Amino acid sequence: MTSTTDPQTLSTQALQALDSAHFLHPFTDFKDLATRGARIITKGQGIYVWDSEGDKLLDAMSGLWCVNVGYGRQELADAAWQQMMTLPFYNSFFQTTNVPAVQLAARLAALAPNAGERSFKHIFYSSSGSESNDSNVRMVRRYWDLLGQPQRKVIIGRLNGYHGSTMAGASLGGMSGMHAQGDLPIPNITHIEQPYFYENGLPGETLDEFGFRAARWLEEKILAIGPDRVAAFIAEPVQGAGGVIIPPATYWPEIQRIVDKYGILLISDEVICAFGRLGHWFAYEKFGYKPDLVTFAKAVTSGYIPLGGVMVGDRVAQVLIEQGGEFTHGYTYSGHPVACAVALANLDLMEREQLPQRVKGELGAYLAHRYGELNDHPLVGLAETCGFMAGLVLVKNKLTRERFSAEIDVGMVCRGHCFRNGLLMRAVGDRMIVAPPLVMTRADIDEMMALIRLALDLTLKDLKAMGQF
Ligand code: PXG
Repeated sequence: MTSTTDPQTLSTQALQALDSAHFLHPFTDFKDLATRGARIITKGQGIYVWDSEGDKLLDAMSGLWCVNVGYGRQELADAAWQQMMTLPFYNSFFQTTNVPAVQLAARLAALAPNAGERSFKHIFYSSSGSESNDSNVRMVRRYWDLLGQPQRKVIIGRLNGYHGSTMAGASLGGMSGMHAQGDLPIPNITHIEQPYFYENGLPGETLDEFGFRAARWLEEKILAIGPDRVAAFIAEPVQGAGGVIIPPATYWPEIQRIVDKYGILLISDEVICAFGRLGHWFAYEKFGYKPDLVTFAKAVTSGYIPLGGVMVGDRVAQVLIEQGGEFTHGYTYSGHPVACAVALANLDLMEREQLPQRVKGELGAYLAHRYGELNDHPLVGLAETCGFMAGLVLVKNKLTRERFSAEIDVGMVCRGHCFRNGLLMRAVGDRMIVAPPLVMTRADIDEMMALIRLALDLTLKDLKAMGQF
C-alpha cells in the first residue's frame, strides 16, 4: 500500500492519482485534469524548477508573478525559521502587535515615494491580493461613510482587469468567465473597457490619442453614474492576468486628471507590479500618478510565504484615524509575524542586489531589446515589455491584425511547445506572456528568448500543417 505521509517516495503516477482524488485545484476543470494528471513540481533553484520526472524548466513566470528573487534563497528560510522559533503567531486584534509587523509597516511606508496628501504612512495587512482588495472595498466605503457621503458606493474597475477571486475581488475584476459563476459582480461595482491598443485602437489613431480616449471612458462612466455616487476607481498599473496589457503613456496622467476632478479615490492594484517588477518599489512611481490606496501581495515575500496588504494614503488614513470608531474588519493573520519577517528579509535582499534598479536599468533595457526582435516573427502581431513583464499577441495576419479563431486555441498550442522544451510561459487567449525572476542575467534572458523563439517556430509549423497559416 502506498503511504500518503511520505510523498518523496511516491511515484509520479501515484502522486497524480492522489492529487486528482483529493485536491481541487484553483481555476481548473477538475474532470479534465483528472484525465491528464497534474505536473508535479518538486524543487526550485535560481530561475529553474524541476518536476517529479526530473525535467528542468526555466520559470519565466516567477511562479505566478511572485518569486522575484528566484528560488532557494537561504536568507528567507532563515528569517522564517528564526521567527517561528521566537514567536510563530500572535494576533494584532486586541491592542497587541508584534515586532516584524511594526518593522515592515514602517519599512514599506519609507519605500513609498512621498506624494503630499497621498503619501503612505499606514499599512493594513492581509494574506493575499484578493483579501487586500476586499479590505479596499470595506475601507473605501467606510471612508465615504465617515465623510457623510454614504451614497458614494460605486467602485469602477476595468474589463479584463484582475483583482482576485473572492466575491469582492472577482467583482472588481472584469473577467466575464468569473462573473458568470456566482452572480457577480456584487452590487455597486461596474467596469469600463481596458486600454488595449492592439485590440481597441481605431485605424489611424496614434497610441497617445488612444491613451486619452481610453482614459476618458472613465469620465464618461462617472458622468453616467452621477459623480456624487462614485467612490473609487481601481486598476492595475499594467494588467497582468489579462495578458500583460501595457497602457499608452498618456493613459495614467489623464486618469489622474479625471479622478482629481471628481474627487474619487484611486486604488492602484500593484499585486503584480510592485517590488521591482516594473523597475520601482511601487509602479505608480513609474507612471507618475498618485493613488490613495495601493494593493500589494505576491512579491512582498517573493511568494515564499503568503502576505498581502493595502498601503493606505494619508487622505484615507487621516479620516479613518481621526474620525475614530472601530473599523470592523480584519483577519486572523493580519500582520502575521513569520510572513512579515520573511518580507523584511526579502526587501533586504532586493535592496542589496538592487533588483528594482537592475530592471529599471540595463537588464530591463536588454529584455526590451531582445523582446523587440520577436516582432520579425511571422506569428507575432506585437511584442512589447514593461520592466520585467512582457507580452506578445499571436496573429494570423500581421498587416490586417487578423486573429486566429478561438477553436484553434493558438495560445495553448504555443504553451505546449514551451512546456515540452523546458520553458514555463503563460498563454492568455492568444497572448503569450512572461514575468521572469528579477535576478535574471543577460545569459538567462538569452536562454529564455531562444526557447520562446523555438516555441513560436514550432507553433508556426503546427499551424501550417493544420492549414491555418
Ligand atoms: N490583484 C492582482 C493585480 C493580481 O494579479 C490578485 C489581485 C489576487 O491575489 P491572490 O493573492 O488573492 O491570488 C492578483 C493575483 C494569472 C493569475 O493567471 C494571476 C493572479 C492570480 C492567479 C492567476 O495570471 N494574480
